[in-house]
Amino acid sequence: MFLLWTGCTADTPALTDKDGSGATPCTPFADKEVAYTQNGQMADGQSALGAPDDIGVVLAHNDVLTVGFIGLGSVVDAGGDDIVVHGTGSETAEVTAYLSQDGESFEYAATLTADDRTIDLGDALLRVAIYVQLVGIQGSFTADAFEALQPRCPAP
Ligand SMILES: [Ca+2]
Repeated sequence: MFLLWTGCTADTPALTDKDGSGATPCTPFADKEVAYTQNGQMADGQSALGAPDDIGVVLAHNDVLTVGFIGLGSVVDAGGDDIVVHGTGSETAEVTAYLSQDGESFEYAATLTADDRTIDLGDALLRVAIYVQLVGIQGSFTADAFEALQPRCPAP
């Protein structure tokens, strides 16, 4: 094993950095947990970040999960659906999806179910969004990952 004698100044991409404190790689997946509250308590929503891995964040009535596309920079409205929420849900599961550009002002975009998990920015009357917020309405919905369907990452 090599010793990294150049220390922390080495320009190795910080692939595990989710706080934007270093170079955040461009990815079509939401990579920042803003907040997750379950039963009114702050909880760990990290499993809704990154690519789908069959591990997700459970949203029941009034649970709230907010994530951001920081590595991607933003999701831009294009033709058709712009974001898909990978996940599963009970037969009665419903969550409301809101979108925001600044993380403070959220616009209603869609009501998601186990079988319909796509979001169109146009439905929220937004051209650009960085943050997605899901609010549980009923049943149990599990959000595994948030993917931008038409990501604009610079060519490697
Ligand atoms: Ca996941």
